Amino acid sequence: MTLMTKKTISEMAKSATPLLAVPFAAAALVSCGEKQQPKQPNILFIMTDDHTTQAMSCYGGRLIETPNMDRLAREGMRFDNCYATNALSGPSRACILTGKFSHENGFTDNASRFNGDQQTFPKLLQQAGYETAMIGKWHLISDPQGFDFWSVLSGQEEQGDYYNPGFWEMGKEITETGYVTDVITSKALSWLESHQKAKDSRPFCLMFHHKAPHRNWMPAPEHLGQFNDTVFPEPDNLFDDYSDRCPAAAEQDMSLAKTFTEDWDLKLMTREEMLKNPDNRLAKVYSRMPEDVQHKWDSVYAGRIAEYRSGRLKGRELLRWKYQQYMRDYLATVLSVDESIGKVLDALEKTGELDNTIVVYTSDQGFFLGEHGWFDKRFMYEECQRMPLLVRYPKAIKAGTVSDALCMNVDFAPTFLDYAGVEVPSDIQGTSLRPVIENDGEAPADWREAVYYHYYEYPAEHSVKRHYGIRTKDFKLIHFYNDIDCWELYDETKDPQEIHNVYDVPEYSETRKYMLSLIDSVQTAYGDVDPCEHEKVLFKGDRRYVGRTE
Ligand code: SGN
Ligand code: CA
Repeated sequence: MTLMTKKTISEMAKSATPLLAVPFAAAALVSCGEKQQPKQPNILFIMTDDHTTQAMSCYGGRLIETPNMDRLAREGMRFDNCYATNALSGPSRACILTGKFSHENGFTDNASRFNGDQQTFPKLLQQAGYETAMIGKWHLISDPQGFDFWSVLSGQEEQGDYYNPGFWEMGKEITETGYVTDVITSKALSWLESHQKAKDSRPFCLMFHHKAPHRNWMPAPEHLGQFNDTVFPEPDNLFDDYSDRCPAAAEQDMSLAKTFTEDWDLKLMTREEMLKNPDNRLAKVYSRMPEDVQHKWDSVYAGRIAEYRSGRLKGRELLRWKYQQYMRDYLATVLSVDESIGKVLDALEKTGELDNTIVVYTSDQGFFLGEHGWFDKRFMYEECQRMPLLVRYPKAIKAGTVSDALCMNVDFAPTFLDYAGVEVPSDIQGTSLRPVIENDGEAPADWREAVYYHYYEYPAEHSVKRHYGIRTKDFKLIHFYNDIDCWELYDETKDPQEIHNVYDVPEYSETRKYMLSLIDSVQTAYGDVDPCEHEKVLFKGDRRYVGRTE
């Protein structure tokens, strides 16, 4: 095994620092006699909510065509190993803004409130002369700081609504008319237009963040029913029995079989039923649609309701059926996101700004599309720990390159700062991806060996137990803790679906030993206190946790 020969994370953190300080070679963009180009690149940071790589054709997904995302991959770089450090909306967003892990930025779960006074990359870009804007899903409770303009979704505890969404815009509550993906897109286009019209010589940084494809997956009027005749391929492990793993997998509450609701998720309510039950959650969001869209909705879901109520669907067939309905709705919302990307790319192309802009496409985390029988995210398993990451910037990226470098969402902030020529503050924990980007996607020799993960939101919705872990190129080590003490080890090369926990398999004892020592050095380097050690101190005599077995 070659893992032992690589540098430890703490060594790597030290050696990476000089790379971060390299200023952007702005001069290369300006040549004599030509119209002065912006000194720093624009940044268009497109992020969606819960969009996963299985639902992107450029990642080889078998479920849907995403031509505009594919364009970004074709003209830019696709990252195959970019990971969330805490696969939940608010926490991931806080990690992205600060370049720091949850234990450092303080936003550990969705019940947190972001301390907006802390350092973020938009603030640093603004100070460095960027015009900055934040449009769409924010989900950090406190008001955005560091933006010249902001308009963020409000309502449903800041998840926003699919139809006629409310916004909290520069300190005012407003409601917009239309479908959320279109509304956010129009706002972004208007902002880009006003930036252009103002003949503002400043580069821009636009955070353009969609709600879709977040639960409860309500498609746009033009895509309602689009997949009603499509039968989607099922994941191999739709009927996972969770044997051979820690009890966390069996004890979650995010299964299509048990958790998926008839009303909110499957949308099995007729118009009459919704009008009679105006307090029902589905009825409430239905009432936000214009009447003509409601009628289209009724006709599209009538068949689904009849099929379900026929009583023919039972056992495995019922689960299969639920999976198909889930895919129909989820994927229809992705269609609008893809179109939105196309519109914004076209607009930038028209103004001649596209090639001066670093365009990034990502999602706050991945998502389960029926794998293990689940929807939602939270677990440190591949489908949701992995984030899509596409970057287009022809001045530095060779079209169509693919990177397998291990990246994390905390790397985004230093990457943007690096390209903007802003010195990366030493307290930022991520590493600029610029050396990877400018090396055709290859990680430099001293690149990190593992990415880190820590999920905290438990007890809570979906009952995913607290856990932390590391993932190297070949292995993943997870420790579930709190009301459980259980380790998992996966051999990603042999078991990419993460079905066989090899933590106690004798052939893996050396790997296990190595991964346990690696996680210690990773936690030390990033300053995360092992929660079990921490709790042992806090709860002397009340050992809810038994420490690790090694
Ligand atoms: C809502 C959803 C959950 C989801 C969280 C967090 N429930 O609470 O299914 O896990 O958001 O999502 S719902 O009944 O309101 O749809 S996150 O992406 O914002 O973190
Ligand atoms: Ca999310």
